[in-house]
Amino acid sequence: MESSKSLAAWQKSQRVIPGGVNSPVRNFSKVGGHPRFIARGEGSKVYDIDGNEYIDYVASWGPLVLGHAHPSVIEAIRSTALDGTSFGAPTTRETELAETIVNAVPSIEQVRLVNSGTEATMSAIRVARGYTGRDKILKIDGCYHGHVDYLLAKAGSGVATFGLSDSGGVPEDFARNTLTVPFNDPEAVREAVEANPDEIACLILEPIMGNMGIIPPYEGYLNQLREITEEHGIVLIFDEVITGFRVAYGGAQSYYNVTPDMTCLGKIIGGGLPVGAYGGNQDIMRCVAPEGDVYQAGTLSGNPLAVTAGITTLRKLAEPGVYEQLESSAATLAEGLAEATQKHGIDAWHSRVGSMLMLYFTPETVTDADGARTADTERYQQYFWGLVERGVYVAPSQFEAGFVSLVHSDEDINTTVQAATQVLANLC
Ligand code: HOZ
Repeated sequence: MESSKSLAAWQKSQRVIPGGVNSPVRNFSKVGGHPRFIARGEGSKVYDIDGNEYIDYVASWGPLVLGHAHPSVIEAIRSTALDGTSFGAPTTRETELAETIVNAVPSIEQVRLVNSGTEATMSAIRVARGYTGRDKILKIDGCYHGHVDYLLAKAGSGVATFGLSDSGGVPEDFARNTLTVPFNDPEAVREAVEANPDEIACLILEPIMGNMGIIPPYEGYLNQLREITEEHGIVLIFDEVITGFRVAYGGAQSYYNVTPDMTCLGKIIGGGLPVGAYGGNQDIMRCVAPEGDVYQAGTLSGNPLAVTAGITTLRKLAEPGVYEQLESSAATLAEGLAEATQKHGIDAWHSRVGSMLMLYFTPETVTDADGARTADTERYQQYFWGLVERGVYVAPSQFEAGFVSLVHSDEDINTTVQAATQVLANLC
């Protein structure tokens, strides 16, 4: 496969951008080779600057549930842009997006729009600290909540991909207040809470881990977290940046029927433009300035383009049959991949919730970050390149997720399964 233009583009970008990329996992360093520079996307496909076509399961890491360059989203962005791109003043569109979110997500009575998932989690934690008057926070090993200083300890995504336990540049003092426990282990949460009485402001987690591959919660796990946090006056925060409007219209909290105190959103609610949001019940959200004393602000927050792309995307997702279609396409893909690993005697753990999935090269059952870490990343590397060479683009890391969108056709899924079957037959 020809990729000389991508290679030249990467060599050029490395002179002026660290690693040649604006987010670490994109530079492919953990799968080897060089990143493909993307020229354009349409529907289920992306095209690189050498002219190669790929069926895309990265989907901008989740937001593009309608596919690339969806005509309605593009038209909404275009017509909104004609009226101006930013005002630093309120618009009625922001209220419309906020109302849509409030009506969809059970835990949210009020919501504040920000510009990224990182801003959402950082702000939600500040609010939880302001609300409780406590400093410590509890997070889950392998959950990734963006690049917030005190949330990088034992994080997933790029931190896991690069084998880091945390990040340089974070003062010890900042990380001192972060406690970490394993996923799917309510007893560990209880112990941490009891060892730090009246000191923990919040427990933050991805209700379905999506930055270490895909790891679903055990049945009842989220309910147990709800009980423990309620008992101890701890704010329960679901980071639904990935799962929000993805596994169900109301996110993982409606999928599992557990209501957290606060929720962080991003990705899909911006329809592929930069956005984030955090919200919760009125009591908690009243702490946010100007009503309360917890300060949080942003010049581009509620940006008209992101908001209109988000509203248009959410309108489509509210149509009947959408989540059934996502479920059915993703199930067909996952079943095809499972058959292929079985046929070729490959040790694999297949994980999927709705349209999010990951194949781990491990004989273990993956129920937490340590389980995910048993995966053979060299095998993943071979699998990744085998797929890329056959025109299928998946995450360049074992510790990310794959996303099926509404525009993946039966033909796309069949082609993908055939490509994966060929690749798996030749894995060493
Ligand atoms: N950490 C992001 C996905 N979980 C990757 C972001 C990006 O490279 O765009």
